[in-house]
Amino acid sequence: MSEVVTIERRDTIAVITVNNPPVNALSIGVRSGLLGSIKAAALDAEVKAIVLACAGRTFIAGADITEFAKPHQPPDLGEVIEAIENCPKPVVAAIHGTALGGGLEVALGCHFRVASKDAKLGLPEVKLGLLPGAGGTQRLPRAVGPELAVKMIIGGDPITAAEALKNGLIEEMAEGSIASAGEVFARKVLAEKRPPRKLRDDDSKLARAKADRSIFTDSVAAMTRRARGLEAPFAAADAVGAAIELPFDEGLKKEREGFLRLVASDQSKAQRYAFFAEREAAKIVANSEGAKPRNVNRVAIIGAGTMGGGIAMSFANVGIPVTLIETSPEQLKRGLGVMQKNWEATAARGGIPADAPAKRMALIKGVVGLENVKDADLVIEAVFETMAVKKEVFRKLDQFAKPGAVLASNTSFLNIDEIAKETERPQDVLGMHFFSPANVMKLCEIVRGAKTAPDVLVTAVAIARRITKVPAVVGVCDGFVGNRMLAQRERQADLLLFEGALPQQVDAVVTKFGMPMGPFAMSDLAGLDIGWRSRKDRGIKSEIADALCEAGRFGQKTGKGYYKYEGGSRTPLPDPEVEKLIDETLIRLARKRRTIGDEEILERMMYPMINEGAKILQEGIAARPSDIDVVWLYGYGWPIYRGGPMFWADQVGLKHIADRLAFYAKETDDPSLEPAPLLKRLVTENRTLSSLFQLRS
Ligand code: T1G
Repeated sequence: MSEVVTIERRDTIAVITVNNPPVNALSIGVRSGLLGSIKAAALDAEVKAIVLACAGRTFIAGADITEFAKPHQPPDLGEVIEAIENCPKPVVAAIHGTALGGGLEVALGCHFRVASKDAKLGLPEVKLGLLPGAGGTQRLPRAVGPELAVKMIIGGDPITAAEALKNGLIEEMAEGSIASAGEVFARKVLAEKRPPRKLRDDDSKLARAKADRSIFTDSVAAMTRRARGLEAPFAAADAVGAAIELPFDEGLKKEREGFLRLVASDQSKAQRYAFFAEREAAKIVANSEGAKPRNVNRVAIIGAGTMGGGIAMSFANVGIPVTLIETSPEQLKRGLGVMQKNWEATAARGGIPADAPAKRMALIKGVVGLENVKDADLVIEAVFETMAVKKEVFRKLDQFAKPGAVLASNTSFLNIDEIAKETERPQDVLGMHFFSPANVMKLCEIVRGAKTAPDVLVTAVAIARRITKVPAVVGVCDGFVGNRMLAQRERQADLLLFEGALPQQVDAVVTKFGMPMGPFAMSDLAGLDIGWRSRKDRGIKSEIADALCEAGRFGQKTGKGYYKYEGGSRTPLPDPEVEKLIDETLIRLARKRRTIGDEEILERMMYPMINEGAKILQEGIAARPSDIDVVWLYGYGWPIYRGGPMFWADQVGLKHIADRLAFYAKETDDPSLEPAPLLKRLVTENRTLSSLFQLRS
């Protein structure tokens, strides 16, 4: 039928196979091949039933996302699915791997579905800023009922084959070759003379929600609670709502309108960009061609504190045994206790199976003494963040760790090359910078030292993906990528207070933009005393922050900082005391407050960071603008629907950003705000940041 779709007759059964590696995406070739195959099988008098299966590692994993940026070519997926559904002969979908997005929609157009035990089925379109655009919002509620459909469509997470069987999404689970299982099932359908089941005609599972709309509205409310700023989840809810209220074809029309609006939206462009940026970040750009990852079967983690404990959990979560090393039995007991409690809390919420906490704790061997790293293939150090302590630990690791072990530091800003120099094997040393809470945050900033060997780098990237983290490779500099850019934002935040803004005004602008938290609420969470102590060590001042600390306002831990926190709550409340303290400080320094608008605040929060990002690219600390975006998306809570600071900068326009930076540099007499040479060059050449490295998106 086409290069990527074949049809084979096995006696009275026609087996249609899609073979479009790597994930059988519904490219134009697959759509036209499917349509042609279904029509041919329907016309072939010998054929009594049809099986639709895929070659390779997975069933159809959705529409071809790279085609959304191109002019649409027929046949439309809806037309293909209609041909399948209206086929007079039973069509059985034989699912293995993942049936996602348009792939599940194709399967929902089939009359029956069988799946292998480890298959996953889902409609993740909202994660791309879209909604299911080929009948998924109309057929899935009819297959599994509105509640589960809302959960799957608005949440975007797949369900297992077992859950699919329990909820009527599939007829059978199968072992072995799924195409053969599909064929066996098709023969059974023929033998039992079962009529083709068209989901479009079966409203039985909608009855309860038609009678009681709150069934639907409550599920939607629960699933959209965390969808702040996102358009797609609400548009998807409207489409599913139409499935309950409207006849099938009218619901389909509503879905189509929603899809076409979203596919052209800036949010979806940003989320599709993020999809490919995440995958690109795992591809090391330079000097690693052909390098193979080393085996990692056992990991040792030094330090069972907040970071060490979270990192250990990430490994145990995917079944990798961990040796967790502390300096004393008390420290160890405390660290293990926190991990147990975290896992039990997740199990209590139903996030993991009830027996998982015990199983995962069993993978953790808690010991005292660095000599216990001897069996580890990978050692991750997560001790106190001072160079002296790190150097001492690495000197010992060099002594005890086995040859070929990868030695990683979880430092968030210290110089990896300096740490590596403490060993005889700097080629085996690099940074693996996790983010707190490390068992939750997705990002792993992998810091490539000057001497880090290519196979050590690919080992770190591979293991980061194995523990379901998103790796981004960066070079050695103060604060690497994320913290280095963040420092520019924090600096401007302090200056804005100095010039007249208030913490709550700055934070409101940043959270309205979509960040989870503003700089001042973040400082209160981290504790102002940490920065105060290090400023004092370095003999530098931050007038307002110092004044707050001298007043005992260390943040949440003292119930007051830039905000006040009442009765142990974590909700930041503006505190007139702070405004009074700021006024007194400015008067003491003979400085006048001025009215500062939200637009200026946003520009001074974001543009200096982007400028620093340009410097990071210039210096080769990051290989691609999209790597910087991955760092911010998965490590700092940058809103996914804005794609990342570099992507957003291109949307705002580099000329505008460069002009504003030059303006603020002059206005605030701050040469560090001068636009970076790379920014100036791109403006002169009328180019974008993304033109530096074209992503498929
Ligand atoms: N389109 C194009 N390329 C895709 C793709 C897709 N749908 N899915 C994956 N790839 C590429 C990916 O970029 C990578 O390329 C390679 O395949 C392997 O992917 C009408 C509108 C299936 C679970 O959202 O979630 O259908 O980097 O590294 O970790 O309603 O890929 O090697 O060059 O991720 O094993 C809905 C997206 C689309 C699923 C496999 N579908 N894919 O994970 O491999 S919208 C999705 C995934 C839609 C309809 C709508 C995962 C995976 P490269 P990978 P993996």
